Amino acid sequence: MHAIESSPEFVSQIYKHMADRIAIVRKRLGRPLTLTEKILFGHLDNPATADLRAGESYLQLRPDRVAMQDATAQMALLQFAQADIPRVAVPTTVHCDHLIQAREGAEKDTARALDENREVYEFLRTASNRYRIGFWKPGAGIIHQVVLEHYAFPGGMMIGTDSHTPNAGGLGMFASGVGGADAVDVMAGFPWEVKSPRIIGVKLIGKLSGWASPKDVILLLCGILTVKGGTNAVIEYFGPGAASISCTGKGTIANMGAELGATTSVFPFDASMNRYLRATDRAALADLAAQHADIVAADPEVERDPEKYFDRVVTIDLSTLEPHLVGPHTPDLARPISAVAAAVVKESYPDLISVALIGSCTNSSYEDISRVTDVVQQAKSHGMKATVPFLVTPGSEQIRATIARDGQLGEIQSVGGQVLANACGPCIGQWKRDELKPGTKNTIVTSFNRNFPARNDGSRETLAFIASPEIVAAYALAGRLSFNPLKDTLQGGDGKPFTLTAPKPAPDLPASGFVRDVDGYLAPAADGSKITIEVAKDSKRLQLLTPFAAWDGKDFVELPLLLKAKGKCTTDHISPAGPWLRFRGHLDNISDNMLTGAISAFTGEANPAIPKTARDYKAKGLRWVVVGDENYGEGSSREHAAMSPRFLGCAAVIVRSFARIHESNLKKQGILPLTFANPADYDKVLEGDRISVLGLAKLAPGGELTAELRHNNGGTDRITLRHTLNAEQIAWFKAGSALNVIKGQSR
Ligand code: MIC
Ligand code: SF4
Repeated sequence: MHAIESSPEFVSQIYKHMADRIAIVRKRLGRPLTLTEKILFGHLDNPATADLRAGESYLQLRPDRVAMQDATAQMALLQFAQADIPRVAVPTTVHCDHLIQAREGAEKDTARALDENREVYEFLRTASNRYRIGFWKPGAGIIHQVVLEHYAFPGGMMIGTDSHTPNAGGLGMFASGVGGADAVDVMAGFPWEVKSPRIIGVKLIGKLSGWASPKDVILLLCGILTVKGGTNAVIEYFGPGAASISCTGKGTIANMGAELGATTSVFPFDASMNRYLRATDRAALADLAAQHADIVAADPEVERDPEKYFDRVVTIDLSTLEPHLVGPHTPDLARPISAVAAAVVKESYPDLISVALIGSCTNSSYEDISRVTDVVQQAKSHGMKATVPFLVTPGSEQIRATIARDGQLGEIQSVGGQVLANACGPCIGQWKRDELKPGTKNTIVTSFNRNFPARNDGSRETLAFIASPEIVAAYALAGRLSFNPLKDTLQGGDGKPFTLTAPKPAPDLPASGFVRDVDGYLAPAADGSKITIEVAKDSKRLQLLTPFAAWDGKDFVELPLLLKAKGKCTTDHISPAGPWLRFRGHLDNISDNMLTGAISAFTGEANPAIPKTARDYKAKGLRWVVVGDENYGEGSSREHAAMSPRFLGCAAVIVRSFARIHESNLKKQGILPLTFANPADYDKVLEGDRISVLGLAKLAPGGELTAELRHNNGGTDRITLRHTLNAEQIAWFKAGSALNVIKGQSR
């Protein structure tokens, strides 16, 4: 039976398999390989025969690990339970991080969460015990930080039920965010299927200095590539600048590749990863990676002639990189810090910052917090404190205990910083902001990764901007968005003006080692077969799933249009988080949030009554359709954004384009994800339309479908629709869901 840890034996076995498979593909292709290709090909289920066309074919892969967080693991495990399989087939962990609400500070908030979420934590703990999954308790840390500290390794492949799983790319892993149903496939011993990605090379030259930090690399890139620029692509970093960035800094960059829609981001193995592995008690893995240098980095020809091997190459000079700020409402609205003051005036952003927040899974490394400490110490020496509330979310207990021991946390607290639980908290709307009057337009700055409307505190009036932790710390002192930390003056406690100097380069690793978290982890029983998983019939938080019905073999005829969404429609619009997180294990209850954040193209507003309308259609036995714009379903991996529509009767989602994870979640749950062959046809969809999707009996890979729009005024339009379903995915549609197919196979 496999160990749950990434043990040296396990990793060495993986490298051996990878070498064999890479050799097979190398022979087929007869050319040098990128790092992305080595990891992908090294994990192919069928290296000799796989169709490898980038951007075209689907790859069947064998990931080494699975990670799930509590808000998505519930649905994943409820589905796994349906598949009736005794234990997971690959090392898997569950992390309790999303359900802790930030209110009064770490201790009280964690205690309250333990109480309020007892039933859910018990479910996750027992299910983990039964299926042989490692369980990380509430308070132990945020999934991506804990994975980096314990499980990630160079050249490995992992999937995680969270879109920021690529954080492990900082340690050279191909780690991708997926919906729960994809995780169920892998945990059940089936391959993971993913669109063969294009590869974007990002060449880093020069060296960071002054205020510039790894965060600024990815904020700049967000502006260049935009939120859909990475769809079905892997971002592969290389060049001398890459090696100059710490392992955790690389983690920040890889983490936010999710904001580009990228499948994942990878860095080649280097000395910073070597150091990080040793500092986190994994010297043997560092040695193994060093011994397999040919697996954990691209072939030298690639770096010499990148244009030949990547679909696109972007070069970033770290030496001239200016700190950036992105937002509001989207992570690709990027501005260099020197341009922010003018934007505040031009766009009428509230200049006064209401709260500054640092930390999260993206930015709470030893280096990050040490640079923040440098900034706050400068203020302290001038008798100054933060002028606005300043919240800190450590990424894990290991990092919290270490920065507590080494004094950084105390310094931050001494200027007014408040330490929250080692959990997602305000990053995902788990934030009780009593000080904010509802409906007040206000500005917050964070070092998180996402800033969609209403995400942090449930209020669409909150404008969230994202910057590096050190820049956010400077904002916490100034309290104004128009403040430029690089040159503007602050007023000291003595009334005298002073300017901040750039924080000094900080150590990426603690000189006295990390403080280990000895309480956070619970290993599962060796034999969990006797453990029963209880779900109370009247539970409001958990509900066993009933399989979705198979396709009835007929075309979809004159289905009502439930919603035509306008503009950005992220998973935070389709299935909002915050207070709704408590229903992540109860499909019926959470469906009451369905599409309530989406903006109607007809009214220009969100409609809280949408779930009720859908339920009315469902009660009448009617299915319905959603129409959307570009990059529909951007953001999170939450499959509730596909399961709730499926549960309430959605038959098809027709859009200009999809984000990768959401499109695949829709397929898994038996909804047809369709795109307009002619994007302008979006405009032909009118209020009150009845939509028919015709030709379903002939649904075939690469084929097209016809939709007929019958308008209220009696007119009709016929339009052509495309899809990316392959034969297997068409089988899911026919069976009603992918899970229905798996269940058939595992019996
Ligand atoms: C997020 O950052 O949006 C989340 C909350 O971590 C999600 C997962 C979820 O919705 O549970 C993600 O990134 O996938
Ligand atoms: Fe949690 Fe935010 Fe990271 Fe998502 S992005 S895992 S909500 S800290």
